[in-house]
Amino acid sequence: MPALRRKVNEREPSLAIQGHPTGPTGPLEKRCTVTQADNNSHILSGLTDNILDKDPEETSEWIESFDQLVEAHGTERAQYIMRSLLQRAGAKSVGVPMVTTSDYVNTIPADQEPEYPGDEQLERRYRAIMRWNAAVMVQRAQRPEISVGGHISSFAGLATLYEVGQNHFFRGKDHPGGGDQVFFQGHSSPGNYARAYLEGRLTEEDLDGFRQEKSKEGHALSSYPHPRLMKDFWQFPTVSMGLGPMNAIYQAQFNRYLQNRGIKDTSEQHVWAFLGDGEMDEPESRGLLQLAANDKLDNLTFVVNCNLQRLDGPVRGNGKIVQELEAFFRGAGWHVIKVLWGREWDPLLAKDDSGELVRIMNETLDGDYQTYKAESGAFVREHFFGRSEVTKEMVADMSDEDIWNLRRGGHDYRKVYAAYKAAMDFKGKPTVILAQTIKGYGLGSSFEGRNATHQMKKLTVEDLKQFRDRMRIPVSDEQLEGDLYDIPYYHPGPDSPEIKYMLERRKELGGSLPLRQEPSTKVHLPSDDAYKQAKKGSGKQMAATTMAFVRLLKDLMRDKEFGQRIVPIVPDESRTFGMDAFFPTAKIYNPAGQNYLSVDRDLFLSYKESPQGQLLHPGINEAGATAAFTAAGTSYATHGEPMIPFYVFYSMFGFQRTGDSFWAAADQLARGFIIGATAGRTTLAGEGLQHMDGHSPVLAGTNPAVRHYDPAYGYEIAHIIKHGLWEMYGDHDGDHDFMYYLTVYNEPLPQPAEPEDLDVEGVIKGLYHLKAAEIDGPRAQLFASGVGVPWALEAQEILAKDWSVSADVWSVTSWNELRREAKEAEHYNFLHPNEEPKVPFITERLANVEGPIVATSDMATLLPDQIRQYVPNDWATLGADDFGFSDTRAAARRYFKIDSHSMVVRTLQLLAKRGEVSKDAPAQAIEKYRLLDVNAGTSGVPGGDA
Ligand SMILES: Cc1ncc(C[n+]2csc(CCOP(=O)(O)OP(=O)(O)O)c2C)c(N)n1
Ligand SMILES: [Mg+2]
Repeated sequence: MPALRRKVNEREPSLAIQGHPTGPTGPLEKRCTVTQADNNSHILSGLTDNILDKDPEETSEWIESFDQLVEAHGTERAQYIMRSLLQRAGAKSVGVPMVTTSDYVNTIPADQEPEYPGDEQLERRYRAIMRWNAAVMVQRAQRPEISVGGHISSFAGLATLYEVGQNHFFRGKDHPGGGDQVFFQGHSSPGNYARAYLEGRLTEEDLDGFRQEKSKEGHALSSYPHPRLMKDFWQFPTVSMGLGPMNAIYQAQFNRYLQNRGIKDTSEQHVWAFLGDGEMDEPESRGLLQLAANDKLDNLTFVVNCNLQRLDGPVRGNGKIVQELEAFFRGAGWHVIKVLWGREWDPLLAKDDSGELVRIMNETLDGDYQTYKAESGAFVREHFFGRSEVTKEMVADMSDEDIWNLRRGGHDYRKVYAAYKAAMDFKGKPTVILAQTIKGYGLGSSFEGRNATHQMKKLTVEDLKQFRDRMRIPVSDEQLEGDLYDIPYYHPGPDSPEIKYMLERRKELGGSLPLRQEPSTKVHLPSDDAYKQAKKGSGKQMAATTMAFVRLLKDLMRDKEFGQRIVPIVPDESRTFGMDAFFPTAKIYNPAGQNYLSVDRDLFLSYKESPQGQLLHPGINEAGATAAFTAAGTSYATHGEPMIPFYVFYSMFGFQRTGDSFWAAADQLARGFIIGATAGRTTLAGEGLQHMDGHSPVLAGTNPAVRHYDPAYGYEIAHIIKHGLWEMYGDHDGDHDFMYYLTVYNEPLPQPAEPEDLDVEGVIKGLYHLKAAEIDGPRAQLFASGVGVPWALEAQEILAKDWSVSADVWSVTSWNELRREAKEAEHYNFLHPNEEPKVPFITERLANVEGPIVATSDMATLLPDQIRQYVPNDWATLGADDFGFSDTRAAARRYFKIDSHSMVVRTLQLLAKRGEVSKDAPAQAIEKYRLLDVNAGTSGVPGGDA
């Protein structure tokens, strides 16, 4: 008989484990915590399922015993016992599936809460004032002639979550450890502004500039956290749901990376991310949790504001978002802390010997929880406590008001403090705090918990009065009854006890947050030596531009002073790009090092992981790689340590897949290099529709912070990168905040040495004269970019040989930059009609250039067409529109009509139209080169990895 076997008709004493998912639980003080189970049973550690049954008889007794339990007490009771046993097994390090959810109660029992270290009364006083000012700011911005909107309810609900952090945890930049990094929830920005106002960082005039960024310039506040628009205030853009969680994870990883590489001591810097429960439905919010667990990022805390609502309505009306997130995060290896109930519930839970209260808490759906707080105490009595005689009795002595005042945990300073402290103290895992709150808390009955509350921006006189009374703001009825859009802000004055206390707290913690700074750390840019090799070309060897880039990167990394600042980032394609050469020397970053015997350890280019590794390898994970790029590319501001990311990836999976992250990176003023390797719609040869990128430069062109280049040769790449580094980190008065996007290819082609008289300005501005015609004849101009250039050179020869046409070849290094500059000139001329008009660079360069232009690239025609209006010459574009496909490069180019012979025919057509060659020449050429036959194409070299 198993030792633990008991008669099933005896009443079981509670197994006393806090955190079982359903069924009755014992009183709080009898439950033991799950901390140890939390530590040991982790889905990542794997399970053994092939253990032999050594004692079948004993096993069957256990099973029989269980069957009797089900029969006597039903499935619910059996479920409780089973889960409790599983949980206990986890605590005893017995390998069984972990229990992923716990009861719908606070993870930290009341008797284990630490003392609250602050003056709660004072803290609540200025929290109330912040709530008032934040709402008034939005209200004033709703003045009919302005009506620029804003959110009131989200901050009202999460004020406590911010304030406990601001008063006791978030370290500012003056802290000796360097300060924390806090990702504030985007649409709760009114709360940050309201605090900054009380702290004396913003004035009333500033608050009145909310969302009027141009019309109130100098006193404008951006709608959401936009560092680009408020460079001295916001650090992290968060409002595009899902990007904040990703970026926070990679920020925490990057902090550790800097630490491990010996660049900066970040051991005292913590990353906090405030997220919405609705936001957690974004795949980006959940998709990268594993990295944080694998890297043991205990320098990271997520706080999910579980108001159970998103914009339209409940997040999980029919379910429980907190429970779902608990299971999800725990399964991903995170430490989970739930803060669900305020202190007023503690005595009730302590009395809950039968477990009925916890049962009801467990069983109540989110949709109902939301409704309770939009109703009344009487309603809660009837619909919540009234569901069981025991619980009804429990609150019999309480008034409806007392019941109404039973708070949710996320509004209780003590409960939130306990959770934050536990998160900071916990080692070995990242922590998520799931805090239950009410959306629109304190705003009165027309806001609290209403489905429409997210979008509500205006308070009525009645709302305002109710709100004023609850917040105890000294504003008279008359002031509220006048102009509804002239409701006064309230500041108790810098010498009031609450403000003095508040400022003192921040001073002690290292100054105000959020705060963005750009410490002026000088970067020693690489010496000219680093670029020497790239300018030499590849001699007789054929080399793809991807390879030319990688060689240059290697040379830059060798630079004594500068090299260590480079952060190469590759999502699992290093071998494709020839970057496996970095493995043995630069090594792949892994905080755990390499604890296994590497299969290729004897090879020269063996896979090498190290805590000091320089290469960030996020796995097959472009989203994470872009987040890593963002963290590295903003390190100059976040850490005062300029680091230069070179993020290398399949170009198709860049701007198309992670465009929004690049947009956020631009908002965050990231600097660095984005390398779209294996670019082009014909160049990848065998990879097909989903890989052949002909449009990323067009997408990149829509991001104002991105300079795109489509270089043809290694020496062009050298000049572009050199210029890029100077633009980002050189000593000049211009804008430094750019990301350079280079498309490079994998087609092995001759890499010539840099011409002696290279027009470097042209390379940077987007176009230079590469090769003059060698004969006299009708004049034409061949423009080409990237991998199109060598074929334009071939077309030049064919035009001369077969048609006596004198064509020049131009390498267009950047269609986008040519357009950008031309647009700027055009805009200037528009606004300065009486001044000497500016001539765009492209127009000026072509002033004396004769003949029609045929512009070709491996990309969509939209790319070259951008500059057409600035070019006086006749013009034709050849490009690769439509989906890509797999074939040989020669066949694909012939199909799209972007090969040398297509360039020849198109040139002849333009010349024929001008009467400079015979009218029949184009048709003859089509015939001669069998232009309609894809098998007759010859413009393409086989080989090159993909
Ligand atoms: C990617 C993206 N989609 C949609 C939105 C619009 N939006 C802003 S806030 C919001 C609701 C947020 O709900 P939740 O995350 O629960 O935050 P809460 O306000 O409830 O704290 C939505 C849909 C957005 N900002 N980003
Ligand atoms: Mg929500």
